[in-house]
Formats: sequence, C-alpha cells, structure tokens
Amino acid sequence: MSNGRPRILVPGRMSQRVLDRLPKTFEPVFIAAADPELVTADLASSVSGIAVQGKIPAGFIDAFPKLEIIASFGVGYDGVDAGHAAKRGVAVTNTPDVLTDEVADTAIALLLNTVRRFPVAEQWLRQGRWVKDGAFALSPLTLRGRTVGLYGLGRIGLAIAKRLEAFGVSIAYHTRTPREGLAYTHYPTLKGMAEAVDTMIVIVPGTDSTRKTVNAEVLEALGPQGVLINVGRGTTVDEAALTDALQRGVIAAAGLDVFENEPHVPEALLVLPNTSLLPHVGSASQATRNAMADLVVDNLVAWFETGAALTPVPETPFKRKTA
Ligand code: A2R
Repeated sequence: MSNGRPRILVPGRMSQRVLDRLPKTFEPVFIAAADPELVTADLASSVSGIAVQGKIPAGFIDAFPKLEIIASFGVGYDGVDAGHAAKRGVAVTNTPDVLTDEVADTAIALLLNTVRRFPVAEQWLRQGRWVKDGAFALSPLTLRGRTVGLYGLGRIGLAIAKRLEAFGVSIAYHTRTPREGLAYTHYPTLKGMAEAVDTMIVIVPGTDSTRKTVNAEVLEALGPQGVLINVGRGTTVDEAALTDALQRGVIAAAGLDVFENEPHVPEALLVLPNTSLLPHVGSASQATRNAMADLVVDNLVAWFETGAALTPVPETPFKRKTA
C-alpha cells in the first residue's frame, strides 16, 4: 500500500472501464506486459494487487512479495497460474455469471452460421451475386433432427442447453460428474458422447484435463455429418486434427470462436469452405464487457475493504490476512 491506497498493477492491455474506475479507490500502476524483467524494485515492494486481461505466469507472481490478489478479466483464467498463486497465498478472481447469457447467445449464433452458412449467404448478397448469379446455394446441412452433445455443462453449457431446448433438438452432455435433476443424457466419456451425437459444442475450461481432448479419434466418432462448435478455449481442440478432419470430410463443418494461438488462425482453416470463424467475441458486447470490468474492480474493492473477494476461483477460496 502507498498512502493507504493499495497499489494495483495493470500489466498490458486492459478494459477502459477498469482503467477509469481503478483510480477512484486505488493507485494504479502500469507496465507493458506481465514480464518480471519490467518490474522495478519500487513496484516489486509496493504492489498488492494485479488487474489483468491476459497471462500471469508463476515467475511474475513471485516478483511481488506483498501481492495479495490477482483480479482476472473473463470467466476462463487459464492464463493465470492459479495453482501457484494458491501456494503463495495470493487470491485469484474471475468474472463468472455476468457473461453466461452472452456467450450462450454466441454459441447458438455460431451453430446456426456453421450449419446454414449465413455469413457466406450475406456475402453473396453484398457482392451483388444474388442479382448476377441468382439464388444462394442450398445449405447441405440443417439443424433439424440433430442431436447436440455439450462438452461441459457448467454455467454457460447449461444456458446453451436451455436455448437449444427451444430449437427442438435432442440434447446430451459429457462432464466428469453428472448434474442432478436434468433430463439430458449424460455420457461419462467424450468419445462415447461423440459416437452418440452429430453435433458437439465445446464449453469446458482450458485446463490440463481438457487439453487437446477433441482429437482425431473423437472427430472420427462424431462422423461425416458431424458439426463441431468451440466457444470454450482453443487449447481443448487439436487444431491440426480438426483441420485434417474438415479437409477429408471426417466431419462436415466447424464453427470456432476460439483458437490455439490467438489471434493467429491457421491459413488452412481460413481457406476451408466448411468453417465459420469468429475472432473470440463470445462475451464481446459493450454491456457484457462493462459488467465484466465492473466485477474485476468490485472484486478488488471487496478484497481490500471487506477482506473477501466476490468471485474467487476454486483454487483460492481464502480470505484476506489482515496485518
Ligand atoms: O467435469 P465437471 O463435472 O467438473 O464439469 C465441468 C466441465 N469440465 C469438464 N468436463 C469434462 N472433462 C473435463 N476435464 C472437464 N473439466 C471441466 O466444464 C463443468 O460442467 C464445465 C465448466 O463449467 P463452469 O466452471 O461453470 O464454467 P463456465 O462459466 O460454464 O465457463 C466455461 C468456460 C470458461 O472456463 C472459459 O474457458 C469459456 O467457457 O468462456
């Protein structure tokens, strides 16, 4: 703390709303990236909180002996080494719930875009081809009669499932633990679900346990009418295996909002006609991003004023140690 106001470090880019709100309660300080080499002795000895929209590796956490809390922007916090933070007694917070409906809306839009090729149809109109060349080609795929398997049925997965009910499709899911009181069929293995459905929506966190789990074998099981939608994390899908499956017709189409190495999207995926691609916009409306920004700052305020964060991640459930 300096002059009673906790010093909050912002490494790299951050939502303008967070930047506008921080000075009302804190003394914000800035560096270009979460790189220990950029940490001066003054920063190292004074920073007690971090607000971040990106990565915080273990080595960066260790650069701040007085660090108490890392407030991460977004529900997925795979960029923050929360396991290491827990060992160091540093709380980590994320922004769950406030983006659930927005991401679920995006998942449905991406599913329809992928199956019915609406973005391609719109380009047909805009490029004057409707006049010049006639009606746009019929979409080979339809949502009618599909069975959708959700890989992940947490806050967002469930919001997607509720929306899907209105579309009259069959719904199944794969998680490690079945959820009580739901009529959807639970599959204990991802491959088992892939065999049973023709459409898979990925909405699990990017962790070691999900890394590259949507692999060649799972795509093969999804089959030639298969549609894969990913609104979780790019790391969950083996992108090379997916590209190969799309090229060879092992599955029919894919809709992706997330990628292995963002913002870089492999050329091979860009040129495929059976992909619908979005630049990670799942939660990206002004209203929802404002709500996420507010939750980042509200977590910091709650921590320093009441001693407990509002939305700590499961790895760091602890309260503030008062000196
Ligand atoms: O496995 P469970 O029972 O913990 O269910 C969770 C599931 N999940 C997995 N399912 C199968 N295999 C795994 N290795 C695995 N790891 C996690 O993902 C649960 O149903 C779901 C996560 O739900 P929530 O924690 O409520 O997250 P939320 O808010 O739905 O967001 C999901 C992800 C974020 O982490 C971002 O990466 C992305 O969506 O925006």
